[in-house]
Amino acid sequence: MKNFTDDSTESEYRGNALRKLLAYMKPYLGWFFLCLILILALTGLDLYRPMLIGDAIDLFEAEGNYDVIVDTAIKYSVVLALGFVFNITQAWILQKTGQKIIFTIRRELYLHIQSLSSRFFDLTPVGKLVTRVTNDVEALSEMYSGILVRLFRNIVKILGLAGVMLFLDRKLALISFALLPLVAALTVLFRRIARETYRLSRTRLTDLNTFLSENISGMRIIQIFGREKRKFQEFDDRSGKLYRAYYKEMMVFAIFRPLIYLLSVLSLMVVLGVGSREVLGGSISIGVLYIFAQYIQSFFDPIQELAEQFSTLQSSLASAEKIFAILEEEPQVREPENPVILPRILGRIEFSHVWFAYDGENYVLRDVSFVIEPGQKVAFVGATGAGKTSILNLIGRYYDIQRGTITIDGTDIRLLSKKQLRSAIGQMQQDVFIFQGTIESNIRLYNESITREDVKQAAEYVNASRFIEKLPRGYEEPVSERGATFSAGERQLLSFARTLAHKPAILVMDEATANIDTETELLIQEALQKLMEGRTTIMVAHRLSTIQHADCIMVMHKGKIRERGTHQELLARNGIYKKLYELQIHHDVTA
Ligand code: DCP
Ligand code: MG
Repeated sequence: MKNFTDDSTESEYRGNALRKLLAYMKPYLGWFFLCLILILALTGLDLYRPMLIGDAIDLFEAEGNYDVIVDTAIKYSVVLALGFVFNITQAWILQKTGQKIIFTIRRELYLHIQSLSSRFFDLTPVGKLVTRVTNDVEALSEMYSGILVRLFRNIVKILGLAGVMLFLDRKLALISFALLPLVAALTVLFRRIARETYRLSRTRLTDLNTFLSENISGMRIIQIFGREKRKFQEFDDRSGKLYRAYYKEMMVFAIFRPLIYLLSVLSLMVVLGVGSREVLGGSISIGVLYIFAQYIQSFFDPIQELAEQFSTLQSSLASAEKIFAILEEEPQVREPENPVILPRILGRIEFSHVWFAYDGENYVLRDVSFVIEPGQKVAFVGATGAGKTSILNLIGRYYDIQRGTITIDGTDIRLLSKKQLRSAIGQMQQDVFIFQGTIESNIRLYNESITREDVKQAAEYVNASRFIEKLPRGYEEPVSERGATFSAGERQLLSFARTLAHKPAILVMDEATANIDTETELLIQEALQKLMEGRTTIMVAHRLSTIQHADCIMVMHKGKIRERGTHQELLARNGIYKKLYELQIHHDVTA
């Protein structure tokens, strides 16, 4: 995250954001150009309309001819109609291109988030990312489909109005501009305050979203521990802060607008006062006075809008900064430039003097070395926090190690494409994640090469078909996010089917500690045996009964492999494993 300490780096950063935002307009430059032309034309029409009437007034006064009125009415209608068409076309182009750009950015953002590594997600709250992809991108939309063009329009309009006024009557024009310094001062003040309030409301909104996404996911825990009241207070506090931030923002606008209006009325009064004298004195016509009166009103509007647009522009830039900060976030686990393509992965895994820390120097694995031959079954055991799950995460390269090497079939995994590496590994995690969709879509996970038949076979093979076929709609049964409508055992079986259907060469499994009833347990054991057939298997086991037949058991302790061997060998060694085993036996007897 970037922290701004002094103003220069901030404006520099803003400049960068603006440049990048403008770069997105490149494919649509033709359209934007057309828009600018339309706007010039529209401004011309805006300037012309009061003149038309002013002239008519003068002519009518001089000649008293009714034809002038009819003539002017016709001209006026044409001008109005043209303006209408231009306006619609311009708005249409802007909305279309603006939304297109937003769509592109949203897309890039999601693609990029997908490419980021586990560490990023370990550290970033979900609600924050959701806010970036939705609210912040939305804030940009204002900029593309409004601000830039209206900014241009208002500047052109102000210059045009001032020019015509000076041309018509210098003295009256200067009188009209007398209050401008005051307006400028107000505008600067407004911008400063508006920026602060806006930034505040954005931060508060992110806070609220982060809170919501976390606490709705964790609602169960809140209810279990009866913390509804406490959490509600927290929510209410954040929501209240957001309310106050929005309120402040509204207040700033609510005060600024009428103030500018007041100044415009003051100017108008002065101009009418001085102007009518001049009309009486005969130095200007009543038509010119009419034009001035009209212009002053349309002079202050764009000024007020300009100030507001600058503040919106700034808020868009603030959002843009946050979006680009994510887009610039480098994936920590990098794809190799020229990945080695292995024709087939057999599944020989070797860790050689691996040192690994999630964070700085806090090593979670220290000098870990082992070899697993294709088809071997290896189990890791050890106390909680010993680093078992971490080893499994390293095999699929979800994190990069600091020292040592990890190879698969003799090739350093950092040289393989992540896609090839990961598709060779069937990784089952401690908690099974189920996506919204159907049973079938959850087993297949959008892999087109897996047929309906494969899905069924996989499910049958791992004993999942029994409960699936009992569901009213079988494989078509809709499942909700996180699969809350299934039991833990059912979710396990589903994840087995999912893994099997993808036919990995290597099986990586983190045994869930959740208690499962004996019958399901037997089903799972049987399914596991089938899954492991002919595959290199690495598993973390909490129940030592499940690993007695493993080819090798590694006992982890504080990031090191302290003992290794078969069940019998380890028991004979009379070390940590023996102790663990005896504890469990004792536990099982007393339980
Ligand atoms: N850790 C971390 N960041 C993560 C995951 C873990 O800093 N994203 C730390 C917490 C632990 C250490 O790494 O102190 C080892 O964690 P493991 O998940 O590897 O531990 P185990 O899998 O051995 O423990 P358990 O048996 O509880 O699953
Ligand atoms: Mg673990």
